[in-house]
Amino acid sequence: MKGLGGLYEVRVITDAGVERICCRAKGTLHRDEEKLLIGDNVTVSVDESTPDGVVISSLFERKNALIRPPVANLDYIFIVFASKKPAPVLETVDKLISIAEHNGIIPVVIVTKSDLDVGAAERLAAVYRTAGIDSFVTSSESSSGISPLKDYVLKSLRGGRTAAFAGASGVGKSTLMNALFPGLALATSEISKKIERGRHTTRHVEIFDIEDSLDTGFLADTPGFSLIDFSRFDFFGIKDIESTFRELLAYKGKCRYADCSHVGESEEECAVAAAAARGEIAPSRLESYRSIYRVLKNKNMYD
Ligand SMILES: Nc1nc2c(ncn2[C@@H]2O[C@H](COP(=O)(O)OP(=O)(O)O)[C@@H](O)[C@H]2O)c(=O)[nH]1
Ligand SMILES: [Mg+2]
Ligand SMILES: [Zn+2]
Repeated sequence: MKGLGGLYEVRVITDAGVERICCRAKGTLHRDEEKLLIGDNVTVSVDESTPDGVVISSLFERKNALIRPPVANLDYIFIVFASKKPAPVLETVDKLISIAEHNGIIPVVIVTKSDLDVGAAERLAAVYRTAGIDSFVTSSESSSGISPLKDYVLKSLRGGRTAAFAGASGVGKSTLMNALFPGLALATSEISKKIERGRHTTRHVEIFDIEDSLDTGFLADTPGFSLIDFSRFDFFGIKDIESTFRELLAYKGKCRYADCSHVGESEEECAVAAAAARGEIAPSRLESYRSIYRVLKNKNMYD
């Protein structure tokens, strides 16, 4: 559920019920290729020779694993950005969506701080709805949009599923999670100002149990990343990119040339360019697709 300096908190289910135990991991689980991630499923064994008396002894195969945020076995990723402050960088949002799609994680978009610019927030959410991605507009300040999002999150988590909130630093992820689930009491940057200590924002991934009357699911708060973290985009190859932009699927096989990469501007030749001209594909999404395509193409040339 969380880990700090080699000490992990593991949620274990025993005959006595659910427990959280703190322990370290066996030496081999520290090696690079097997490094534990928050969200991993593990076995814990009694080992009297260790300081904690128990140790993480093995790692189950992962459904998926992300590098940023560093978390394993997600079913959903809620990609959070603000209407403004900080200004949204849609290419980063689109990269995160592509990474999610490539890993079989369902992306959902949340535009926060709608109190600062509700028009921009609604326009941004519309971009992603047009792409076929579920999108929400919220303000933790005015509580607008919180209740429908809460229903959606709870439904997503049923059956013991796992979701993470991810996005750039300062967009309001922790504040929003607190607004949705007040019991979490997560530290936000505003709180840190009040207690006058250094920045006390989220630094590590941590997973929380979210219970409703039907089930328990798992929700992760993650540290914000800086834009530099996504300046290199080589998490998958150029052949994979088309399938990570779900709105492009409808035009598959409709371009003049079977191997069309949709980077050319000709609407006669490219069904995707024509669809964008008709407003069926958002300009920012097509721009992101083309930009990622170019980066991956250059990368392939040097491989
Ligand atoms: N105006 C406004 N400010 C917000 C909202 N949500 C969060 N903030 C502020 O944005 C800053 C960053 O919030 P935080 O939750 O720590 O962001 P995180 O880094 O994404 O977890 C804090 O100063 C919050 O008070 C909102 O809905 N509206
Ligand atoms: Mg935070
Ligand atoms: Zn095309």
